Amino acid sequence: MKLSEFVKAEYGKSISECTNEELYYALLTLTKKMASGKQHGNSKKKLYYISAEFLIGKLLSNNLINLGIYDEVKEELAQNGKDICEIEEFENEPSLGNGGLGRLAACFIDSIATLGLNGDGVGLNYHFGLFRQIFENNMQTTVPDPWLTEKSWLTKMDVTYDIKFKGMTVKSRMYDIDVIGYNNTSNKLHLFDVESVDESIVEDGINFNKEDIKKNLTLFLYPDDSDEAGRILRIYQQYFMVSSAAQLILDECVAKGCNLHDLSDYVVIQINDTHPTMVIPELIRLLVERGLEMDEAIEAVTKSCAYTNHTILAEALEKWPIYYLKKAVPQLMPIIEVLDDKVRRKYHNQAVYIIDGEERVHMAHIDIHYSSSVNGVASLHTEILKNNELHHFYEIYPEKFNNKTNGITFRRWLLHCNPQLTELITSLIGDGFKKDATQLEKLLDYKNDEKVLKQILEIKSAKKMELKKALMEKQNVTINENSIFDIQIKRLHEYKRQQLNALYVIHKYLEIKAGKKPSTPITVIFGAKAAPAYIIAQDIIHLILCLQQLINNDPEVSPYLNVVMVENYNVTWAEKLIPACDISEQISLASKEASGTGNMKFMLNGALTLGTEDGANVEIHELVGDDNIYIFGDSSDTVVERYAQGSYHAAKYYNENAAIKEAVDFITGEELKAIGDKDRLERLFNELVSKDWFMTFPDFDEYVKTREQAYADYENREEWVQKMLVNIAKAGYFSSDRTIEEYNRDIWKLED
Ligand code: B1H
Repeated sequence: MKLSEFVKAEYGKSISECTNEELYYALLTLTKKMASGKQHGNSKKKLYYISAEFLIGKLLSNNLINLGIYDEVKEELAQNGKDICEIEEFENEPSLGNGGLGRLAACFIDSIATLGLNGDGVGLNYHFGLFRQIFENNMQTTVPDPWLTEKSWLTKMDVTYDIKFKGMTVKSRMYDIDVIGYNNTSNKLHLFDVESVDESIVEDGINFNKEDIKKNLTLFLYPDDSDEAGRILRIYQQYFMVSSAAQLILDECVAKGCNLHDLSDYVVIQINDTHPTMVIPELIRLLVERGLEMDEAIEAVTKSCAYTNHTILAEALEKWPIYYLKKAVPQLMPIIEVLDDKVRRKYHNQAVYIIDGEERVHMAHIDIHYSSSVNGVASLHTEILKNNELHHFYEIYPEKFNNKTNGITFRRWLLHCNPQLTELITSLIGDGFKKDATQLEKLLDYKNDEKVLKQILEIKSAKKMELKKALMEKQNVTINENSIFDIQIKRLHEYKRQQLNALYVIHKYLEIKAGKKPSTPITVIFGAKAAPAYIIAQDIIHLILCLQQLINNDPEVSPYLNVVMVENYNVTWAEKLIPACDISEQISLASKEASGTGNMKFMLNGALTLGTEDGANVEIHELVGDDNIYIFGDSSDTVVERYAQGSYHAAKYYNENAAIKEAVDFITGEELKAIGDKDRLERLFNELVSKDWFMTFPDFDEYVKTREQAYADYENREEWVQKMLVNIAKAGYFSSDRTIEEYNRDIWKLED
């Protein structure tokens, strides 16, 4: 149905007479109708991708693209004087994720549907999502993000389950979002919610009574876990999610005639990080309740489950005290004890026990023993899991370990966010790359084609202008479109080392002050949220915002260097920032970034990576070769070794390296103290000089040198654009369609 006919029927008027808001809701309704006609047929085996986060981004444009009607609708709107971009402004970005882990889940469900596989996502419907970030006095403040509207992409379903906690039962209800495959059938994202949730209990930023579970259960993603009530609330949320999922899974299986002994013929469950781990004991519990013997239940569940590890950072590998579990979900403890007991009888090695000497349950250990696949998310990461972090497990189960290098959906990260580049590529190599991303390699034929190279540069300039406009409109900052856009956007974490980038900025500022001016001006852009309980991360944001104020207001420096931190960095910002970027900062401490996926998005849009040999950077490096990437820093082996020996002393570098000392001292120097908060700046200074836990100092010199080399190379735009072209051409490997094909081939084994 055409949009004009639809609005006539819906509102009794023509497109030009409608407001943008009316058009947004008309398109939403129309899209939902079209998706319902594309439901996936019910094949025997089905995947359930369970995740605490689904960072799906705005849906309208992507749904129109995947339905194949985007251009048609855009044209029809334009003919009636309407701009689809303005209509999109009415959509709130769903606040259902935090970073790469959640965005990966979103890319994956897009690819699963695009490949025509029978697989749904399962998660929670957080009313206020992750917090919304606001900058005040150069600091991050946090407020709720009320993204839900009455009419939305969610459809309220008739599916409800009783979820039993200690001393209380709550009702979960399922809400569905259509996941429309690109020119294919559509699947579902099932989000569970609790009916008694009460948004009015949130006051004073994002604070609320953490013990009132019936009212708070689905208010926020990752509620502050710096106190016990917050940690126990996370257990309530996780169990609520997986018990709903488990009941849905068993109901759907039984409806298909499964006799539950054969569960794994009908079901495969991908456990995204440890947050959904309790699905294992919960399913076992439910199967026993439905008549299976304990051993049969354990076997059926083990065969059905697969676990993805996304990090080696100890803080993210959940270990829940038994005491918490007994408080919230006591029915799971007898099962977990049986699971632990079996491990203890078989393997006499404490390192692989589920319950440790401190009465804590290691969630990842449940996943590894009681699922049939364990995967890392990039080659280097999987090797580290096998050889270091999970070595004891690898010795027991070598056959379970496998690598699945992450990927991104090109529908959102090329077709949607960079239509100009998409059009150019299509004009050169046809549109086969939209289904088979490896065809992008055909672009290499144009490496010496001056006309094409010029067009690539023109598109980059156009995207820089678009970003400039957005920053002006949304944040009232002006940037120079002729400067180098050097961008670092990702969660704020010390291991990702935004502080190293900030030290470079200080170094550059001091150089300019001393009269050494860069040939081309530089705009350094940051985007990052810091967890509310992560104090040092907030101090780093404070430093960046103070630098922004200092530098941008210094007439001697600002013509050459600018710093901008985007407020409330999210998917919508990423879609504007990535296509405009020249240099993509991927500077984590080697061994710490499991994969990264932003690195892939930047490459695809013709930015060059400045990065360490970490995560998927290693694979990007292999693909593009030394000439088309800027690599620096200590290797993962060196870093692992240094931690093992405890041989790193930050103070030594600080005292012996004048450039480091000068940049670090600036943090607590007069200029910044006049702008910022003395305590925060001093705390950050001390953290760096006395600990520098993520080893910024050993990499500092090489980082500065390599960054200068990149800037110098940028001066030769003819060669630079060739490097851009190689990056775009080689990005095909990082399509999430490739990743999902591998998951399906090696783990899920679903029919098409
Ligand atoms: C990733 C997380 C994560 N790994 C726990 N782990 C969290 C774990 O608040 N929590 O409880 C939040 C986040 N996120 C990311 O996953 C990795 O850091 C990236 O390197 C990787 O690309 C991404 C997807 O695999």
